[in-house]
Amino acid sequence: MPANEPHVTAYLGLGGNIGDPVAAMTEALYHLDEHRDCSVSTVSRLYRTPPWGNTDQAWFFNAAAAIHTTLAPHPLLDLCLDIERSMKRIRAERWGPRTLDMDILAYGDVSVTDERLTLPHPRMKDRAFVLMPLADIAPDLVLEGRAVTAWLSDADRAGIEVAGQQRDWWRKS
Ligand code: GSY
Repeated sequence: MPANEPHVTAYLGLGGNIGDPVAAMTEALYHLDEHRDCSVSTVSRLYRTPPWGNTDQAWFFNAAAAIHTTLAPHPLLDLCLDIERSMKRIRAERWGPRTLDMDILAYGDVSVTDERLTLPHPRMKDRAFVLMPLADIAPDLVLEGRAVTAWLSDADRAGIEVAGQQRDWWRKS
């Protein structure tokens, strides 16, 4: 995306626990960065996180990314879903295992509520596997009147590990 193009900053949450989730997240970020209407701005550290929801499944890898985009929220959602599909995402059950999950967490200060999309993401404020990576890249982002770090201080972080200190874990050498 040309640097001087008017754009919005959007925040994405990424995760997976089947196959090679780190490779899937890497591919997903490359797809976004190569897309003519997006560029990846900042990526969090990589986290290993215990499964939330259905706890009888493998641990996840999770990360968050800030992107710059000229896409409106729904076309951005379509792009994320296309990328998930291209990773041959397996998602048999709602809270179950998956190769790649890529959620739009926030899109500028825009609110959306419809049958396809709710922004800011309605379930992120109590999920440390989302908030910890997001706090790496946007600690002061305000969600429903509170900063990400404030939501994180109330969230259960038990078991979550930093899997790597580098922010460039997704860059292919
Ligand atoms: O909501 C995203 C998919 N997901 C995750 C996840 O990404 N990380 C962890 N730790 N647990 C999860 N449960 C689900 S469903």
